[in-house]
Amino acid sequence: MKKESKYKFETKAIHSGYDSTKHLDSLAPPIYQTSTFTFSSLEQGANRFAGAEGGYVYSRLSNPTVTILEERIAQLEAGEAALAFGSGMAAVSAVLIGLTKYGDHILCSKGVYGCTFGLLQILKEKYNIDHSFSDLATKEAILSHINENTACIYIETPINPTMTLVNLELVVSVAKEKGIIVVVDNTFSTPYLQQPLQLGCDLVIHSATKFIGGHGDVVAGLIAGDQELVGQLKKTVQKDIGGVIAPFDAWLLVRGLKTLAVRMDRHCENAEKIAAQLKEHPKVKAVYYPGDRDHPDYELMKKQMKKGGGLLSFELNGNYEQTVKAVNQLKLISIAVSLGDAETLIQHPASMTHGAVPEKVRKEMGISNELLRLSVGLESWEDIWQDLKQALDSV
Ligand code: LCS
Repeated sequence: MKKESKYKFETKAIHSGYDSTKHLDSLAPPIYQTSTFTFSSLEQGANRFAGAEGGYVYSRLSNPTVTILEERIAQLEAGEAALAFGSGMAAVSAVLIGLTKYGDHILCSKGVYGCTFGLLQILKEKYNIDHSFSDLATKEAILSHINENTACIYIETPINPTMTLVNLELVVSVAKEKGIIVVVDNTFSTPYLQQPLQLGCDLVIHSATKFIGGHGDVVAGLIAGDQELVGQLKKTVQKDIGGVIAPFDAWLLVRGLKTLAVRMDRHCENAEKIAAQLKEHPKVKAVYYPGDRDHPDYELMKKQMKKGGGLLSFELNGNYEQTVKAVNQLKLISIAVSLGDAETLIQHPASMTHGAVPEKVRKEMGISNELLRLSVGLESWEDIWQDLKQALDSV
């Protein structure tokens, strides 16, 4: 599975997939802002279409700037190949459509991002592709949800926004016995903190809009895995549905990846400190952060992740109205969805990212009306905490 490279993660994040000598010695990769590529003869065009000759054809099929990004993320995820998409949801939908057929079943982690939940409803209502949710916590729990139509297991870990983890090695051991593909949405962890392919999972998905871009200025998605599976998805659902990334957006992600390791270290450091402060505040009822020693999945976090990540959730010691009041008092922290940016962002999952999930299902997922999700940014942690503290003190 692993594409050999003698370099460590931080070095690969800056160099892999790009050779300046092939691009007029330009240190920064060029943006190939072109829709199509010219052929020197009809025969050459026919050969490129047939795959008998290398070279580019048309930017929905591939583009040199996008190739740099795909090769880089493949290396960082320890995969053989990768594909870039125009959004995280374009990647999620390509994968789920690509892996299933009419009558199949998808087994999901206990919670998934609200639009992934929406996509699962579409697949069920229009294409008879069923799904079920499970905490996937024991072999028995996993087996009890698998049937002969189960085509894949789809996992978020940590789960958005409850911050619960799924034991990937356990799921892989059961899935392998049954010949079922394991897909992991690695958006919250990034390959710096967690590498599901190394643990035996088959495909990794990212909303690259988040930590991979890192600057809140691009919407994009990525997948990585082995050559055969990724190649199949490239030739089918990526080419024929066509949710590809634009060259400039690919360029922004190549740039973002260069600083991923240092940014993630700071996101984690700040989140650890904010979680510790929140836990001590009298107005806070509960804090959910996998990097916190008291989190039920702390030991699992240490096993399958490098650190606890940049996201945490918490609930106030109060009702919904007090929660609203506290959030509206914030001055530095922005009220916004998305995550993984330099700016600290706070959102209310029940009315925002998971607002489309029916209340009963939301409760089963662990999303109360008082739950707030914080994407801890790169500012001084003291400034972030002072802002949170004054807001909490005010209710
Ligand atoms: N997967 C996860 C875990 C996500 O959190 C998101 C977006 C997606 C996939 C979809 O990616 P997109 O198409 O937006 O690039 N999550 C969001 C969130 O929590 N707040 O705003 C968007």
